[in-house]
Amino acid sequence: MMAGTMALFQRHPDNPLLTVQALPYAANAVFNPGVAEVDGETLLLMRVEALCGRSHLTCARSRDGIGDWRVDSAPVLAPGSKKYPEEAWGVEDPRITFIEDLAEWVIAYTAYSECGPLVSLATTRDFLSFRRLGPALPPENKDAALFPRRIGDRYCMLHRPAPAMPGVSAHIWISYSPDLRSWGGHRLLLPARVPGFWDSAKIGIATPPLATSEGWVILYHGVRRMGAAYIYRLGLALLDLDDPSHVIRRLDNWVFGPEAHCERIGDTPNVVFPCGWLLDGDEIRLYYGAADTCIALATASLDKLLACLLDHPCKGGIR
Ligand code: BMA
Repeated sequence: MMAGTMALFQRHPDNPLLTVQALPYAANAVFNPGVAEVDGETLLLMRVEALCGRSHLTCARSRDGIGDWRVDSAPVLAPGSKKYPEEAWGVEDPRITFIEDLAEWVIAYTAYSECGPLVSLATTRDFLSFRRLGPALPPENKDAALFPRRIGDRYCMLHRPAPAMPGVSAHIWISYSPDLRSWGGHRLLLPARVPGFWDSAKIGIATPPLATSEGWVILYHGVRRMGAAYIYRLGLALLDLDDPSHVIRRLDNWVFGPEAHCERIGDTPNVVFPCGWLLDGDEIRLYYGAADTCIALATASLDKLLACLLDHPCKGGIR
């Protein structure tokens, strides 16, 4: 535990849970998985960086979510099809939400187009076949996650457009759609904070929002520039349950950051990057990419996260 931070998350002793050696084919790295519970098993939709440098998505399944991973022999979403030119440079960082009224999972992922990264959506009922809905938001935009239910009569998504203006940080926005295809009502939700803070360079949603009686708990990654390098840590905020465009709380301190060897050393040092979590009773299981190289697990109590958010005096240092 880093001095001054509360031990809200505990690393699993078996970390890293998955490395590139777990794959049945050669690749460079496996990281930043989306997560779903499917047929009583934990399913990770893993970002795999192929040896050519472009990424695709491959499923891994485990009964206990910790060991004995069964990894598919081939990707389920991969670049290379002329039908999906927006994925020309790769498919990255999936965030999976089970949408209650559709009774299917919707995956928000980064499609790396020749014009830059954009937000694409795909749906599935079984993680065997997928239906691409295509680009939802144009470049540059990434780090998108859907809410599991409609807000009013619209679907709702968090995402992170990147401003073209030099020196301007990238913030989390919220947008709405009647049909998952047309998106509008765009609003700035959570800004990166001013220089000096741990989340000053850019921020993006980490995992899909989690509904609680007190509001939507959101976990986001915050990036700070350290000389020529960056450090990726995680922060917490709470959004109003009926109107998630309203931020109720935001912690000032990060709640999880790179400390373990696999988080400090890798293709991109000092990165913890979750794209999904599962709730089992009060236990949160947070799966995250470590240093853009492998996959690790940390657990936390949802009650403790909520208590920490509610104890925080107000919205915190919003900017
Ligand atoms: C972000 C994304 C992630 C990556 C992170 C750290 O911009 O590209 O896929 O894990 O940077 O390098």
